Formats: sequence, structure tokens, C-alpha cells
Amino acid sequence: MASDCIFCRIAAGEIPAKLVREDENVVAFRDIDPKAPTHVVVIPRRHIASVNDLEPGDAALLGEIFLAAKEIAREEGIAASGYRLVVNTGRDGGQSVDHIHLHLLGGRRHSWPPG
Ligand code: DGP
Repeated sequence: MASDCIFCRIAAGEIPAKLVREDENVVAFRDIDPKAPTHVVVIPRRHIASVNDLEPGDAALLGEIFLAAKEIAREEGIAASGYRLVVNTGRDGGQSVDHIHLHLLGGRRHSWPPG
């Protein structure tokens, strides 16, 4: 755990958040500044700063994150209508929290290309 990382502290229960799912390796919570009717952030408990810091051994963990997103989409009732999964990376990618995370956005139509 990185003690100065907001998402590590949410995963540890030190900062309150609206959790929607948690297990041994993955935690999901509602975004504090939602950009869609459903906006959930899915993170690994383990601190990984960004996609740039992934290693081959993280492949299974990434699979768990995507499977959690799939289950949450079903529970939120947006699996059939569709949703967007986003991983912002670095400055130009719009990443503001340096703990890798998957945004699950749904409940409205998303345009393409993104802004
Ligand atoms: P990104 O810009 O891709 O790094 O997304 C970070 C997201 O995290 C952003 O949409 C806002 C959200 N966020 C930041 N701080 C908190 C927090 O303390 N609680 C919750 N629930 N979400 C947060």
C-alpha cells in the first residue's frame, strides 16, 4: 500500500467511498464526480501506478478487474444497453490518480471519438 495514494486508502477503508464490490484482489466504488448515471471505478488492491507499470505477472489481475466490471455492469442493469470501459494513462490520457483504475461508465450514450 502507498500511504499517500487515495485509492490505496479507499481500498484499506481509511477513506470512505460507496463500495459496490470488493474481494481479495479488487475493489470497486462509485466515482466521487460521476460522468454518467453509472460511474464506477474498479481498482486492484495492490498499488500499481499506471498501465506503464504493469508487468507480465499482472495479467491475471487485469482479468479479474475486467470480470468485476462485467459483473457490476450486469448488476447495474447496463450490460444489454452497453457501457464504456476507460483506463486513462498519464498526463495526456487524463489520469489524475496514480493508481491504475478502470472506469465503468453507463446509463447514457457515449460518443466517439472521446474528448
Ligand atoms: P482519472 O482521472 O482517470 O485518474 O480518474 C480518477 C477518478 O477518481 C476521477 O473520476 C475522480 C475519482 N476520485 C478521485 N478521488 C476520489 C475519492 O476520494 N473518492 C472517489 N469515490 N472517487 C474519487
